[in-house]
Amino acid sequence: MGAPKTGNVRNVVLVGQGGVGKTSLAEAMLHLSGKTARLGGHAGTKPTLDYDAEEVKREFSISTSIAPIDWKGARINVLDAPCYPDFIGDAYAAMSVCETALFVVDAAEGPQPTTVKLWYAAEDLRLARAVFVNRVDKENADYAMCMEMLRERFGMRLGAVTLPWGTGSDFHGIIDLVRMKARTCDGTKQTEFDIPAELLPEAEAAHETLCELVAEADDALMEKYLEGEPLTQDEVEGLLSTAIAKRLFVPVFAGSCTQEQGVNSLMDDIATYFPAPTDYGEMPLIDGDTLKISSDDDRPVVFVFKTLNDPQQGRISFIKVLTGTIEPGMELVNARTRRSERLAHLNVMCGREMTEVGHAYAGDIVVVPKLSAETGDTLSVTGKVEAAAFKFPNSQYRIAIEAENRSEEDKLFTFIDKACEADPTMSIDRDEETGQTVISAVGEAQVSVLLNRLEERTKVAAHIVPLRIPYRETIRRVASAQGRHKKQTGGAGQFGDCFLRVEPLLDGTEYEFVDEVVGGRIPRALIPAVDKGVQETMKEGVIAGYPLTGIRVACYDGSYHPVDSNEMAFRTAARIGLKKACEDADPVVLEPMENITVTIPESYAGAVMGDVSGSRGRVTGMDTNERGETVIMATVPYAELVDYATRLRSLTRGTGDFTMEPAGYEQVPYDVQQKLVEIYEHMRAQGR
Ligand SMILES: Nc1nc2c(ncn2[C@@H]2O[C@H](COP(=O)(O)OP(=O)(O)OP(=O)(O)O)[C@@H](O)[C@H]2O)c(=O)[nH]1
Ligand SMILES: [Mg+2]
Repeated sequence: MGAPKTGNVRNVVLVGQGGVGKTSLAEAMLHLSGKTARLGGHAGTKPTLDYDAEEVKREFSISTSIAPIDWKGARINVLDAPCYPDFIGDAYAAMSVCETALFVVDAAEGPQPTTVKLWYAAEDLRLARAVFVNRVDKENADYAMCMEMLRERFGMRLGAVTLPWGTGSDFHGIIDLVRMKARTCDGTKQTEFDIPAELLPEAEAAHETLCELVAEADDALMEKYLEGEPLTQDEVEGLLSTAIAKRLFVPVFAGSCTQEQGVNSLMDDIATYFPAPTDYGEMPLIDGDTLKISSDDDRPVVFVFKTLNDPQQGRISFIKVLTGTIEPGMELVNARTRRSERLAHLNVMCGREMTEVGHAYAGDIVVVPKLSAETGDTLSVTGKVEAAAFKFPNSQYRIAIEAENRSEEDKLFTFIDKACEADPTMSIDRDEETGQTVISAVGEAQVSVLLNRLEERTKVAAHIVPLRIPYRETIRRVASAQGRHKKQTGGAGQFGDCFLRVEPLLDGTEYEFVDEVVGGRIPRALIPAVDKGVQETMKEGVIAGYPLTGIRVACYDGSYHPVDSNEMAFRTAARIGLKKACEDADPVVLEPMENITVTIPESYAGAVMGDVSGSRGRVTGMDTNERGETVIMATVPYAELVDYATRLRSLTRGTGDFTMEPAGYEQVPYDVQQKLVEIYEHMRAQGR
């Protein structure tokens, strides 16, 4: 497999609802192009692309695989992206380096929620789009309904280029609407027929629609067409590539991946009509400029869109060459780190197989082992070119984890930290306030795969624990108390005595200490001990074990003993005084609040608002965005949001998105406070 010239490359990402047959389509392409001897992942054969142990176990893709396919003079880099919601970050990354997004759609279902979401993401990236209506071999397949739903959802620029030749048990193959032929495949063998008479009217009507749509790409031909003169086959073919590249036309193909019908024609059309990197070719840069994909520029720029931590090979970076030609041994500078990195070996990757290549031209996708670069980094000769960060789904699923064996916490942290470097949709942090190790991710399955890998590769077993909510305590009114500590043990005694007044601070200040002692009733040198004793006690709280905040403490009187008074005694006296004063100062528990912004299709607005009120939240605003989606703003206690990522997904069938940001603290309702106090007292009684 040599390196393809820029004009011959087609970077096509397969996206769509989970389980519609994306991997099956890529496997069929591999098989039909002769790259694999048997159709992978079918009738007991090993899949080439879903090779990872977790993918085999779960039976869905969790990481983008590449199938480089040589077909009719083109190198089609098929990027088989995972579209299960938790792993969809990879689909966004793959879309950022492809010229075309090919949406696989189930003929019985039409466009499903993930498809819709990714369709708009592809639109934002200005990608050419195409659709493969799959599973026409199934009894419940309804191609006409599917096409109608697609056009209704995504607009009238969609047009069939192939039609199914029958469906269900009567499915034979496809009808090519450009060449007006019927075609059937038996494995790699393809046979062409005249279109059966009963299907001719439908095929002719679809051909007319196709001509009408592609004619948009050329004014002169449009005029000719409108004057009633039919377009020739050559003209239609000429118009197709321009119309697709200019995003004026979305070609729709039909077929069955498992029966390998319609896949040959799809590959023919990808090779012939789909845009090359240079046809589309612009990468948005961080400075607002764009970089034209070009092989003319002899200063190479490459972009890392994915990183894999392979147990055997170590780090493998998936890169797209944006400009120039790269060769093994080349040194390029990473714009983020400013460090030079050596591209020691270049490989074409097919599933998990790597084949070394001597160079790669602009537009192509190759993999490079052992770079230090992270996903999203740009490497170039000057180190001054930096691609803009690509959009990722929000990582709003947060969960705490613990190693089964506490002494292995560091090993756990190191492994996961490295995994997070490779996956921009995940991060790990230690929460100082709650003392927990917290992972932010897109969803539960992502964390579960991560923990399985952790155990498999490092033998560290870990489990998920509930997130601790960083509650706080404060007081509501002014109160005073005496803190007196007197102890006589054998020789030296302990004596400390202070009068404290506590006042709520309502301006957001956490703590103030005021020394109001006059006449040396407590010696100057011991006043800091009172302050210290107060602060130590504040950390432990006064009712439910959470840190006390928003409080002014004035020490206004006291007494001392010339021999028995010391720092320690006054710290203890302050502790007693503070606890007593706070008991009378209407102490309350505060909880963190979050402002959430939820974006959903309008039909889910009621369900989402109901959930907000059921979660002790309040809706603060509502809007409609430019795509007609409903945007709901609300303030909700953080304690009610810890599983919101999962809840919103099930409330909205995966269509909802949300962001959240801290919105300060509010007093918890009385019953919640009672419960927290009970838990605290129970734990204290158990000596924890
Ligand atoms: N009958 C029929 N079944 C199909 C066809 N294409 C795929 N399948 C089956 O659908 C199932 C899911 O296919 P995959 O190719 O793994 O789907 P995917 O889109 O890659 O799924 P994710 O990676 O999880 O998003 C498999 O059991 C396939 O055998 C088809 O054309 N006809
Ligand atoms: Mg898949």
